[in-house]
Amino acid sequence: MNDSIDLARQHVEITRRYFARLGVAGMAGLNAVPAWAAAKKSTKKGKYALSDVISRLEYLTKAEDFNIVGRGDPKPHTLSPEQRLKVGLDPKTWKLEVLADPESDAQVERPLTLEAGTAFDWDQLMAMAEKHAVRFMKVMTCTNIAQPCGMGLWEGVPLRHLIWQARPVSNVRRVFYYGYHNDDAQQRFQSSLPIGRVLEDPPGEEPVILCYKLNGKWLTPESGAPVRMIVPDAYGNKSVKWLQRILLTNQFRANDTYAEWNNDTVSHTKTYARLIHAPAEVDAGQDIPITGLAQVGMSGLAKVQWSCLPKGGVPADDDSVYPSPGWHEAEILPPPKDWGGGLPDGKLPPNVNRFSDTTHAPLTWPLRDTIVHWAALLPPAKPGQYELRCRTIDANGYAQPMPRPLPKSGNNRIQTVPLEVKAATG
Ligand SMILES: Nc1nc2c(c(=O)[nH]1)N[C@H]1C(S)=C(S)[C@@H](COP(=O)(O)O)O[C@H]1N2
Ligand SMILES: [Mo]
Repeated sequence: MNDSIDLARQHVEITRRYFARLGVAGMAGLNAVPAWAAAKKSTKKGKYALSDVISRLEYLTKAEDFNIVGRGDPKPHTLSPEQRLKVGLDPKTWKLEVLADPESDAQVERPLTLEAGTAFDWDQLMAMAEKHAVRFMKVMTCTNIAQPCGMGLWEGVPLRHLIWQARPVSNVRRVFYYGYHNDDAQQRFQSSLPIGRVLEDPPGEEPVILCYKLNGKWLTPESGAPVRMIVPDAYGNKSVKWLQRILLTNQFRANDTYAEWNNDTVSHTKTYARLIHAPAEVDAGQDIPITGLAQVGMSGLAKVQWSCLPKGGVPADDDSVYPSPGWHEAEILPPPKDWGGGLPDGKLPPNVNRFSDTTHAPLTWPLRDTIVHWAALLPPAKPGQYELRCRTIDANGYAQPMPRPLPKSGNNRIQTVPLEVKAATG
């Protein structure tokens, strides 16, 4: 069966229960609602066209459906298996170095280097995994892309175990790291973290990990095989793929490639809402079902809201209008029964952080650093041109995303789509 049809069905399944409860679609399900059928058919070109979001409809995103972001000429994930073997991107040949930054006065007692034959390898990683492996949910999201790249269940070992093996002694303030870059310094994509973030996790936060699995399967070349960094609370640029080198440094600045490209690499992931299904046109007198996803950033998620205002009316992305009659609450949907993402029967493996070991249900909902689906049923509107918007209220009660004009710390505009309400015919 066509995969995207399958995925679309799953989303319908999640949202059907919600709309059925409201008595909208009756037992026939959502497809009976003309507006829903129209939304499904809408293939209008544009940022939020249905085809663009279809891969994000399951809760977890299959590795092959991720929006892949990775630089290089050639891109490391396009190398042949033989080349991968040669350049250390195969478990058989992969080596990870951990050493003092030669450009700083950091002291490391037991550097793990290729030169000394002490670099960390795959067997050592697997041995470490037997003792220390962790699994957690985390949305992969890019500072500069309007919607998440994908929602993953990642497995790996906390980076701190490896850092300790190298025995840092003094003058270490940051950790910086990069992956394979065709042995061309110009192509290096590097990121960094304060040493404190690696050694301790803030309350309720997951550890920074050396990651080797996504949704229960070994990482694919596209997703950073054999090993990538996963930084749970940060935008994707910190989660460096094809990882091969870690430097402990006394530099105190974020020397990230992404920072050099005019991005804020220090701010945490933001909370925001996006539409998935919003009809482009409906008939007057007809209820309007809409659905979407929300990204749950550091500030948490209390509410998702929608607004539907006549075109050119109130500027709904102005904070001064909150709380205003223009915003209405949508329903945050409960955790799915089938987690998708290609997991066998959609079932989670054991020992997922923040999930109950007995019921396999999440301990709280929504979970920070992840997504949730939401839905709303808008009442019928008079014929005319409208603008449909969605936004979130974070767990501190602030409308997000905020601040609107500063996308360099994370894409954060309020999504707005046009909606035409047509005079009913017949
Ligand atoms: N080695 C390397 N790692 C990288 C990148 C890169 O260009 N090279 N891009 C980063 C950026 S900007 C993002 S948003 C994420 C995207 O992760 P994904 O490709 O798994 O969706 O990968 C990060 N890791
Ligand atoms: Mo990114």
